[in-house]
Amino acid sequence: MNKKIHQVVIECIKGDIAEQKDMEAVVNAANAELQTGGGVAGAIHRGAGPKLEKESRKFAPIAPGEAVITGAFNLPNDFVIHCLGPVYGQDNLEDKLLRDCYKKALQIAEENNIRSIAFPAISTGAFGYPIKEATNIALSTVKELIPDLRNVKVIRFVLHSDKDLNIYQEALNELV
Ligand code: AR6
Repeated sequence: MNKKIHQVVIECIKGDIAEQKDMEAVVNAANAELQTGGGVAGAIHRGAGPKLEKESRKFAPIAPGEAVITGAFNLPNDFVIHCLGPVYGQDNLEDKLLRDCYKKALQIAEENNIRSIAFPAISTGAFGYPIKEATNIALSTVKELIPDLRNVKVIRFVLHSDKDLNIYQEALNELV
Protein backbone atom coordinates (compact mmCIF):
# COMPACT_ATOMS: atom_id res chain seq x y z
CA MET A 1 0.00 0.00 0.00
CA ASN A 2 1.22 3.53 -0.91
CA LYS A 3 0.33 7.05 0.07
CA LYS A 4 1.77 10.25 -1.35
CA ILE A 5 2.23 13.27 0.90
CA HIS A 6 3.79 16.39 -0.72
CA GLN A 7 5.69 14.44 -3.43
CA VAL A 8 6.97 11.82 -0.96
CA VAL A 9 5.68 8.27 -1.36
CA ILE A 10 5.16 6.25 1.83
CA GLU A 11 4.96 2.49 1.26
CA CYS A 12 4.20 -0.43 3.56
CA ILE A 13 5.19 -3.91 2.46
CA LYS A 14 5.77 -7.31 3.99
CA GLY A 15 9.33 -8.50 3.51
CA ASP A 16 12.93 -8.71 4.63
CA ILE A 17 14.83 -5.50 5.31
CA ALA A 18 17.99 -7.12 3.91
CA GLU A 19 16.34 -7.67 0.51
CA GLN A 20 15.29 -4.16 -0.48
CA LYS A 21 17.12 -4.01 -3.80
CA ASP A 22 15.59 -0.77 -5.03
CA MET A 23 16.30 1.32 -1.91
CA GLU A 24 19.40 3.51 -1.52
CA ALA A 25 19.42 3.15 2.26
CA VAL A 26 18.11 0.60 4.73
CA VAL A 27 17.71 1.22 8.44
CA ASN A 28 19.08 -1.18 11.02
CA ALA A 29 17.29 -1.75 14.35
CA ALA A 30 20.70 -1.82 15.96
CA ASN A 31 22.22 -2.60 19.34
CA ALA A 32 24.38 0.00 21.10
CA GLU A 33 27.60 -1.71 20.00
CA LEU A 34 26.49 -1.76 16.35
CA GLN A 35 27.23 -5.46 16.18
CA THR A 36 25.28 -8.28 14.66
CA GLY A 37 22.37 -9.63 16.68
CA GLY A 38 18.95 -11.20 16.24
CA GLY A 39 16.08 -9.97 14.02
CA VAL A 40 16.86 -7.00 11.79
CA ALA A 41 20.47 -6.59 12.99
CA GLY A 42 21.16 -10.25 12.22
CA ALA A 43 19.64 -10.02 8.73
CA ILE A 44 21.48 -6.79 7.91
CA HIS A 45 24.88 -7.98 9.13
CA ARG A 46 24.49 -11.38 7.43
CA GLY A 47 23.61 -9.62 4.18
CA ALA A 48 26.34 -6.99 4.44
CA GLY A 49 29.15 -9.29 5.57
CA PRO A 50 31.86 -8.76 8.22
CA LYS A 51 33.05 -5.40 6.85
CA LEU A 52 29.90 -3.81 8.26
CA GLU A 53 30.87 -4.60 11.86
CA LYS A 54 34.35 -3.35 11.15
CA GLU A 55 33.17 0.00 9.82
CA SER A 56 30.49 0.36 12.53
CA ARG A 57 32.97 -0.20 15.35
CA LYS A 58 34.36 3.31 15.12
CA PHE A 59 30.92 4.84 15.90
CA ALA A 60 30.02 2.55 18.83
CA PRO A 61 28.56 2.74 21.34
CA ILE A 62 25.53 4.84 20.41
CA ALA A 63 22.76 5.94 22.79
CA PRO A 64 19.03 5.25 22.44
CA GLY A 65 17.48 7.66 19.92
CA GLU A 66 20.76 8.11 18.04
CA ALA A 67 21.58 7.11 14.47
CA VAL A 68 24.76 6.73 12.40
CA ILE A 69 25.42 5.94 8.74
CA THR A 70 27.79 3.39 7.19
CA GLY A 71 28.27 1.70 3.86
CA ALA A 72 26.16 -1.35 3.02
CA PHE A 73 28.90 -3.64 1.62
CA ASN A 74 27.29 -6.83 0.22
CA LEU A 75 23.72 -5.62 0.73
CA PRO A 76 21.99 -4.39 -2.44
CA ASN A 77 21.96 -0.81 -1.05
CA ASP A 78 24.42 2.08 -0.80
CA PHE A 79 24.03 2.84 2.89
CA VAL A 80 22.90 1.42 6.22
CA ILE A 81 21.57 3.89 8.78
CA HIS A 82 21.83 2.32 12.23
CA CYS A 83 19.28 3.42 14.85
CA LEU A 84 19.24 2.36 18.48
CA GLY A 85 15.62 2.23 19.57
CA PRO A 86 14.47 2.39 23.20
CA VAL A 87 13.89 -0.73 25.27
CA TYR A 88 10.20 -0.61 26.17
CA GLY A 89 9.56 -0.30 29.90
CA GLN A 90 13.22 0.36 30.60
CA ASP A 91 14.42 3.53 28.86
CA ASN A 92 12.77 6.74 30.06
CA LEU A 93 10.82 8.86 27.54
CA GLU A 94 10.68 5.90 25.20
CA ASP A 95 8.17 7.60 22.87
CA LYS A 96 10.53 10.56 22.40
CA LEU A 97 13.50 8.24 21.85
CA LEU A 98 11.63 6.23 19.23
CA ARG A 99 10.59 9.47 17.52
CA ASP A 100 14.24 10.61 17.57
CA CYS A 101 15.27 7.43 15.73
CA TYR A 102 13.00 8.15 12.76
CA LYS A 103 13.86 11.85 12.82
CA LYS A 104 17.63 11.33 12.90
CA ALA A 105 17.54 8.62 10.25
CA LEU A 106 15.66 10.96 7.90
CA GLN A 107 18.00 13.87 8.70
CA ILE A 108 21.01 11.69 7.91
CA ALA A 109 19.34 10.54 4.68
CA GLU A 110 18.78 14.17 3.67
CA GLU A 111 22.38 15.12 4.44
CA ASN A 112 23.60 12.26 2.24
CA ASN A 113 21.31 13.03 -0.73
CA ILE A 114 19.50 9.73 -0.27
CA ARG A 115 16.30 9.45 -2.30
CA SER A 116 14.87 6.19 -0.94
CA ILE A 117 15.00 4.70 2.54
CA ALA A 118 13.49 1.53 4.04
CA PHE A 119 12.70 1.24 7.75
CA PRO A 120 11.92 -1.83 9.85
CA ALA A 121 9.58 -1.46 12.84
CA ILE A 122 12.33 -0.27 15.22
CA SER A 123 12.09 -1.50 18.86
CA THR A 124 9.07 -3.76 18.25
CA GLY A 125 10.97 -7.06 18.44
CA ALA A 126 13.56 -7.82 21.12
CA PHE A 127 13.05 -4.33 22.61
CA GLY A 128 9.34 -5.03 23.25
CA TYR A 129 7.65 -1.81 22.03
CA PRO A 130 3.94 -2.54 21.37
CA ILE A 131 3.49 -2.51 17.61
CA LYS A 132 0.44 -0.21 17.48
CA GLU A 133 2.04 2.51 19.58
CA ALA A 134 5.31 2.20 17.68
CA THR A 135 3.49 2.40 14.34
CA ASN A 136 1.74 5.62 15.30
CA ILE A 137 5.04 7.15 16.36
CA ALA A 138 6.80 6.04 13.16
CA LEU A 139 4.09 7.35 10.82
CA SER A 140 3.38 10.60 12.65
CA THR A 141 7.10 11.44 12.82
CA VAL A 142 7.58 10.78 9.13
CA LYS A 143 4.52 12.84 8.26
CA GLU A 144 5.74 15.73 10.38
CA LEU A 145 9.14 15.76 8.69
CA ILE A 146 7.98 15.34 5.09
CA PRO A 147 7.55 19.09 4.42
CA ASP A 148 11.27 19.57 5.24
CA LEU A 149 12.52 16.78 2.96
CA ARG A 150 14.26 17.85 -0.26
CA ASN A 151 16.08 14.66 -1.29
CA VAL A 152 14.12 11.75 0.16
CA LYS A 153 11.29 10.79 -2.21
CA VAL A 154 10.39 7.26 -1.08
CA ILE A 155 9.99 6.04 2.50
CA ARG A 156 9.24 2.33 2.79
CA PHE A 157 8.24 0.43 5.92
CA VAL A 158 9.19 -3.24 5.72
CA LEU A 159 7.15 -5.40 8.08
CA HIS A 160 7.95 -8.94 8.96
CA SER A 161 4.44 -10.38 9.49
CA ASP A 162 0.94 -10.01 8.02
CA LYS A 163 -0.26 -8.80 11.42
CA ASP A 164 2.28 -5.95 11.53
CA LEU A 165 1.64 -5.10 7.88
CA ASN A 166 -2.10 -4.79 8.58
CA ILE A 167 -1.45 -2.49 11.52
CA TYR A 168 0.77 -0.26 9.38
CA GLN A 169 -1.71 -0.25 6.50
CA GLU A 170 -4.59 0.78 8.75
CA ALA A 171 -2.53 3.53 10.36
CA LEU A 172 -1.31 4.78 6.98
CA ASN A 173 -4.88 4.83 5.70
CA GLU A 174 -5.93 6.98 8.63
CA LEU A 175 -2.94 9.31 8.37
CA VAL A 176 -4.24 12.69 7.24
N1 AR6 B 1 13.22 -7.73 8.06
C1 AR6 B 1 12.26 -6.89 8.50
N2 AR6 B 1 11.78 -6.91 9.77
C2 AR6 B 1 12.28 -7.84 10.59
C3 AR6 B 1 13.29 -8.76 10.22
C4 AR6 B 1 13.77 -8.69 8.86
N3 AR6 B 1 14.70 -9.51 8.41
N4 AR6 B 1 13.59 -9.56 11.28
C5 AR6 B 1 12.80 -9.15 12.30
N5 AR6 B 1 12.00 -8.12 11.89
P1 AR6 B 1 14.28 -6.48 16.24
P2 AR6 B 1 14.44 -4.21 18.13
C6 AR6 B 1 11.01 -7.33 12.66
O1 AR6 B 1 14.28 -7.43 17.37
O2 AR6 B 1 13.16 -4.55 18.76
C7 AR6 B 1 18.61 -7.24 17.95
O3 AR6 B 1 19.02 -8.48 18.38
C8 AR6 B 1 10.59 -7.90 13.99
O4 AR6 B 1 9.49 -8.79 13.81
O5 AR6 B 1 15.13 -6.78 15.08
O6 AR6 B 1 14.75 -2.78 17.80
C9 AR6 B 1 19.66 -6.15 18.09
O7 AR6 B 1 20.95 -6.70 18.22
C10 AR6 B 1 10.18 -6.64 14.74
O8 AR6 B 1 8.85 -6.27 14.39
O9 AR6 B 1 14.71 -4.98 16.73
C11 AR6 B 1 19.23 -5.38 19.33
O10 AR6 B 1 19.86 -5.86 20.49
C12 AR6 B 1 11.10 -5.57 14.19
O11 AR6 B 1 11.64 -6.10 12.99
C13 AR6 B 1 17.76 -5.64 19.44
O12 AR6 B 1 17.49 -6.83 18.73
C14 AR6 B 1 12.24 -5.16 15.11
O13 AR6 B 1 12.75 -6.31 15.78
C15 AR6 B 1 16.93 -4.53 18.79
O14 AR6 B 1 15.58 -4.78 19.06
